Amino acid sequence: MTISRPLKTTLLLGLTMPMSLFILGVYNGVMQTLYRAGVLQQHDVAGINYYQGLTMHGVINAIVLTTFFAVIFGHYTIVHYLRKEPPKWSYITSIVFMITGSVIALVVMVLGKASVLYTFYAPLQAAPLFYIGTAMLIIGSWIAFAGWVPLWFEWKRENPLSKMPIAILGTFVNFTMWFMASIPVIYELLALLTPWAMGIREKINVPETRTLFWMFGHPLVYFWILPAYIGYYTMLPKIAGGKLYSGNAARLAFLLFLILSTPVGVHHQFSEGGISPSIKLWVSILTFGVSLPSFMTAFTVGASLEYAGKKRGAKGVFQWMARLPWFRKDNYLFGYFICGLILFIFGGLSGIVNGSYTLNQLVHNTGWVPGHFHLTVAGPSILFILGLTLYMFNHVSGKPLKHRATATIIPYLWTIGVAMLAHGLMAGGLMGEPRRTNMGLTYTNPESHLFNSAWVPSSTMTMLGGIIMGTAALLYFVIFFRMAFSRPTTTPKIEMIESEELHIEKPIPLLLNMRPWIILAIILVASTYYPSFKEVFKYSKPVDNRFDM
Ligand code: HAS
Ligand code: CU
Repeated sequence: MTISRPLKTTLLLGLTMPMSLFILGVYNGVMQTLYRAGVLQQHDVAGINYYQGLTMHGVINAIVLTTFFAVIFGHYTIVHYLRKEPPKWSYITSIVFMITGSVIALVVMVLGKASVLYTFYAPLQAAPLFYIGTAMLIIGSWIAFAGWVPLWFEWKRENPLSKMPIAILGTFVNFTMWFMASIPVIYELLALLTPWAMGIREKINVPETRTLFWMFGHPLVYFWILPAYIGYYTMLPKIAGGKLYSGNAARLAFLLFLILSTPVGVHHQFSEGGISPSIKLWVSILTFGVSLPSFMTAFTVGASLEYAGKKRGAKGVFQWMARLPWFRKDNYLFGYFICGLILFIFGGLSGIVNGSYTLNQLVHNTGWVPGHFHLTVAGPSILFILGLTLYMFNHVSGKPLKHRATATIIPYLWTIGVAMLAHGLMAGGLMGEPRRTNMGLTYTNPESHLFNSAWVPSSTMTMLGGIIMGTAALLYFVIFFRMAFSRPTTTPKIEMIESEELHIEKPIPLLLNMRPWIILAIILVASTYYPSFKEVFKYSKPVDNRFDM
């Protein structure tokens, strides 16, 4: 479908701007691994100190890039499936808010006034503009969503007998969850942290800010991955040469995410003194619950891939794997999908270790946790972002994607890097290696009295993985920016890869209506957060100590 000029400009801007920042995000990631391995035994390099670089790495990669991508992919999906453009006021206001907010946050981070890490709760304190910029980015994404909702009702009126397409259900589930989950963090940013940073509010309740953050912080990780899930269900089966095994299973998985994503944030606070063990046990159980839609995805997507392999003549139990279109430059997207899935097997399993209340005591705040989340967010989420950014930019701009062989290799190279990096971090973490620590100054520096030789091999492995990831990213930037700076050769359009469903399944009314699921989501959120906040306010009070960064 062809699109209007302002929408085209918005989409291209929304892809290019975060991708440019991502260069800085990746640079700071590689630097992290050099600091950890003790190759860099200093506070800063090129004027960016350790925590400043770590903050830029997290904020740019995990908050800015992912939010921009979810919004742009959302516009693309909506326009493709509903055959309508969102209202101009919504996508323009949204992109202006998002770009302005991100630039403000970036400048404050570069100036060293916001080295508070991407988890930004108190007592670390940033300059007020950092909080305002971050809030603008999030509110900008809400505005884009507000533009999609009336389109859906219009489409429904015009197509009363059609089912909501799976990709549209996935997009609406993702943004409904995101909206619910980001209300607490907007309150935290604008009502608590900003006035506190401005000196208007003298005291702050630290556990309150931490709890509000994680109420947002856990659903945030699904906000990163659900676009990839949409791709796994609606695009991958076709890319692999097969069909989606079960549409109803896909719908149920998305709806389960809607109810179970937000109530589980307290699993990031298993070590929080003020919250009682009974609440933590309940959250641990719900966390196992939120793993179910991912297990279902593993089976549905796995069955779809098996079908694709068998259609190509595979026999027996395992041969289908070999018959999938690995390394085909006329089908470069396959690698971005399959590599994400393979990494996610390990990312998901390590998540279940984290979610087990008692095992969490062993791994919390160690290298294990960044090991886990590089297998998830740097796995399926970022790989999907990389693949689809190439794909969408190519279509929306009409500019040619050159170097397809390199584009095909990149996800495999990236995956080798992530696997090594995560192995290093997790093995180190099990031996007590801390996260968020400039180890080059201490534990991996032979001159230091804290030197620990056991952590040298693991942090060296992490570094090698980081360098390989950096190399894959560099190749990616060359391809992406070459395309961005070339001349269009085809008509700009929006075109999505659409998979067929293998079985004609009976529609299940409950899977076609989001309303009961939204109500259940609110009840479940209340079941964990009402008692959690009650205890937080009982056992902690606002204090005036803070750490200036
Ligand atoms: Fe997590 C910490 C628990 C999923 C990201 N997580 C984090 C942090 C991040 C993060 C960023 O309970 C750190 C936050 C911080 O800075 O402190 N996580 C879980 C659980 C899941 C989970 C139970 N996490 C994710 C996803 C993320 C993400 C997804 C990003 C995108 N996580 C935790 C906990 C903590 C935590 C605790 C706190 C730790 C602490 O102490 O601080 C589950 O949703 C995972 C379920 C997944 C599966 C895997 C299914 C496998 C699939 C692939 C199939 C493959 C196929 C291919 C089909 C059950 C779908 C086959 C083909 C072939 C050819 C082989
Ligand atoms: Cu979580």
